[in-house]
Amino acid sequence: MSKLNEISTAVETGKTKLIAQLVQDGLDAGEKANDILNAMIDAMSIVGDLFSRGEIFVPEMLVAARAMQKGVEVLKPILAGEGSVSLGKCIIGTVSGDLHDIGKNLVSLMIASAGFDVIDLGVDVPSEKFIETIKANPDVKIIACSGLLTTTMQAMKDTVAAINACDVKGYKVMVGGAPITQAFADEIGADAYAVDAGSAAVKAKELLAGAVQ
Ligand code: B12
Repeated sequence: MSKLNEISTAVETGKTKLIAQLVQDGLDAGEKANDILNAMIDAMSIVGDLFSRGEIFVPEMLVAARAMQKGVEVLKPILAGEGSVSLGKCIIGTVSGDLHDIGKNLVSLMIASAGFDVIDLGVDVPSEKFIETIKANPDVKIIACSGLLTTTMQAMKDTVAAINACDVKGYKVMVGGAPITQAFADEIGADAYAVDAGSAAVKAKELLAGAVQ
């Protein structure tokens, strides 16, 4: 089995104790950090499909998520790079009712490595918390909202509406997560959507430059 397959299988089967070493072995064998990350993301898609088909349940999904998080910890210093100039603040959080944070954490990591100072509000973040944090950080440049459930898309809509109605201005709102699309982002009045963590960082910089409306 190739190193990447081994890593992907270890995430899929929730090998939380083995994954850090497997990722390190992969790096030592010359695999690229991004390829390892993609192998782990692919594993999470497989886990999602198994869950959809009723072949695994929440505990298995949770243990796979823990394995992925441990694997990402090893990659973090490599993915984060060495950005030292600050482009400004970014507030990020997973919207109310939603506990998924792997994708949000990756977006946070990539945005931080692009040069932003990230204020991570965590998961299940009520819109009031976003507003309170914006008011405490009126120089914030980007607000990023994550959502993984179709049932929390309404919470994302409400959150973006609350943020857009806030009297502090001068920032842009970016949304993302598996069920979110560009069309949905447009519909709810977000300034931008990005499909993954890498493009989220690119989009954040474009927003700052005013390149995206
Ligand atoms: C792991 C997981 C869990 C874990 C989460 C642990 C954690 N710490 O995050 C646990 C076990 C807690 C969980 C619980 C549930 N889950 Co779940 N979960 C998943 C799973 C398998 C993987 C998600 C993941 O981490 N993917 C990997 C990351 C890297 O990808 P990502 O999150 O999509 O993020 C990327 C992009 O979306 C984007 N992105 C993400 N956020 C943002 C934000 C911005 C601003 C931008 C620009 C981009 C961006 O960039 C990221 C990186 O590239 C998915 C299946 C799937 N295919 O997504 C189901 C899934 C999301 N879960 C699902 C469900 C149903 C649930 C539960 C309701 C199950 C239950 N019966 O209890 C609960 C809900 C709990 C809650 N209230 O949130 C469904 C959702 C279905 C739907 N259409 O709504 C899915 C799709 C599984 C399925 N196929 O049915 N889950």
